[in-house]
Amino acid sequence: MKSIPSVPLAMQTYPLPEMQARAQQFFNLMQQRHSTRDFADKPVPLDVIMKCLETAGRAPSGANQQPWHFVVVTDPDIKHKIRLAAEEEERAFYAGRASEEWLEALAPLGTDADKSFIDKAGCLVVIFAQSYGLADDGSRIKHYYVQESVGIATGFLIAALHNAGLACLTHTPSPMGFLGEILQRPKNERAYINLVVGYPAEDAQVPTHALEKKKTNEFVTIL
Ligand code: IYR
Repeated sequence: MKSIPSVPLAMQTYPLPEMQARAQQFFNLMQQRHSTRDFADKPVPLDVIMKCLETAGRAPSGANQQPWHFVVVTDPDIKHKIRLAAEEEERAFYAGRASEEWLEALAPLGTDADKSFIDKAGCLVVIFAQSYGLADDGSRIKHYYVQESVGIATGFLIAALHNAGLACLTHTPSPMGFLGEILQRPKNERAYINLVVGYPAEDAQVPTHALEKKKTNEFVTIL
């Protein structure tokens, strides 16, 4: 490897029993995470959201370009605008844009074009992928592995929110160009996910279908 400016890696390691206990504890925590569409009508603590976003910003990314932008929306009027625009796209989706096969796959989740949870949940974190960077002189900077990088950062964010006791839903209306328009994002950004975030409602439900997880030996090969 070439000699480059570097610093010592500051990372905690553990004796084996502690590794095993920590791996189990993190599994126990994440096992409880499910997307829900039932949110409490209650504001979320912004400092907690910001700390979770700070965690998301620690995700690895192609060439460390961090090709993401997160827009936190708590303003009820903007949330409502987004809800209305989302519902318009979703009505077209459920009324014919989606294939029969897609609708069949969604049937166990019971979803429909009603996105009233957008009004109800404490906030939206609208995640944008920067397809390319913009230099100060307006020229384009090529970005690498954008989808992968933003996906990993989103995973960090979802885990961090759950760890803090906030529920979320990865809402992906299709198409979602309206998010960039409403939120006035620059032309190098594409909406990636509308992450609906909030306290779960007291009677929040999860479709039983979501509990059906593959067994580890079905999705892992050890050679
Ligand atoms: N965007 C629609 C449909 C939808 C698609 C997938 I893939 C899901 O996992 C869930 C829903 C909606 O939000 O209703």
